[in-house]
Amino acid sequence: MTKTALITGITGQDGAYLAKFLIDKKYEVFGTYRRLSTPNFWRLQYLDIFENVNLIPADLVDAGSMVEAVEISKPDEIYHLAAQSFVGASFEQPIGTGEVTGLGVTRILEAIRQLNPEIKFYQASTSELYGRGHSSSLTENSQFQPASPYSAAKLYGYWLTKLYRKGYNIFACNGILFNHESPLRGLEFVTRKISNAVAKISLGIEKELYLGNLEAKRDWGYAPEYVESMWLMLQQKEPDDYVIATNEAHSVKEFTEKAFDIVGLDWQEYVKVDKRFLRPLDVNFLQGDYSKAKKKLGWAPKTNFDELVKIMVKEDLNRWVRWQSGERFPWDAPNYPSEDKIISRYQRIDR
Ligand code: NAP
Ligand code: F7E
Repeated sequence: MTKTALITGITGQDGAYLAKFLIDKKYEVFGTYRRLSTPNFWRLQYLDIFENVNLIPADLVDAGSMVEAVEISKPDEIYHLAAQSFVGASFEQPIGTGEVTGLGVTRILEAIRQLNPEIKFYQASTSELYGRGHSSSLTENSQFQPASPYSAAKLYGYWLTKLYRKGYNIFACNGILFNHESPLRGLEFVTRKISNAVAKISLGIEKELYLGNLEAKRDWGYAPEYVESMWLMLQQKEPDDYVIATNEAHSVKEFTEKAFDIVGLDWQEYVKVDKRFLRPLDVNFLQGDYSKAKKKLGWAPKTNFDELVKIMVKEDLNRWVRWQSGERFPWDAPNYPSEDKIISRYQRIDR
């Protein structure tokens, strides 16, 4: 029998890849999107699945719209991916982030509890839960010490997911995913900011790249592989929580150096540190031990760090080359304002 899935945040990186994955598995896919003044469907168009998904307007701050999304779609599985997901922005909008990224989880879980507790639930938890002060590979049992309004909101969502599992017997899982990237990553995140800038610099469209903390290390994997783990979690006999990672950590500096190497340029000639991109608190090291996922789900990463950097730089290069030759297609970068236009609270303090 055909299964039905509801993906909250289908317009985001993971939402788009997961929708494609589930469509290929013959699911009927519904997704929630926000009514913005300019619609944001480029990732669905990019993957050529826009025509194959059912879209429901809903906002996480509006509980009624989330209930309606569940009623309309009548899903077997809900993948809750929608969030204010940018850690940097959570320092600028801590209350909004709490509303959306934290309380939003309860709104969906309540909709499940009230409408149909048989619906299986995936919560997009994160390595940011671990926060600062770690120096070795992290497991499901490592200590959480959130270091941003984003991670504090996600910690609330993590516990609510466990609470509804234990208290109401709902099949609810936390996927503790470490950073995962792709050519569909938002341009504000460091990997895509770098791959996009490297492509532009190598084609003479841009001259320099301003970054923040170059020493931060992250465990970076390839997003299309990570969405499969979400589905696997919901196919198990019992609900549980899993770390999904590569078990390797690399610094922002290493990512930058490798990305410039691909186009034959020396990164040090183009990269400058700008304190606007430093956070009030940053997490300097995150690396995940995915042994449990490997043993129980049969999941393991396939794409290594070097391959990931190459995939991202090559795709941004390909896009800008095609753009220079006059081709137009759904894609975010030409519409993305230079970050110079953005006035952050840190800049204001300097005045
Ligand atoms: P993303 O690209 O930023 O996508 C976030 C999605 O949430 C978008 O579809 C966005 O819609 C939607 N959204 C934002 N605010 C909303 C609101 N108020 N109401 C309804 N929808 C809203 O994030 P991602 O990288 O795909 O990540 C997916 C999830 O996994 C997020 O919860 C993120 O926190 C978590 N996570 C990500 C990573 C990672 O490395 N990517 C790792 C661990 C956990 P618009 O298109 O309208 O903005
Ligand atoms: O930062 C440093 C920055 O914004 C990575 C989200 O998907 O993954 C993501 O959160 C590191 C940080 O991702 C710049 O300070 C240096 O140390 O790419 P990011 P993130 O904060 O790790 C987790 C797992 C999530 O759950 C989140 O939703 O890079 N960094 N210079 C910079 N970061 C940015 N954005 N821009 C810079 O110029």
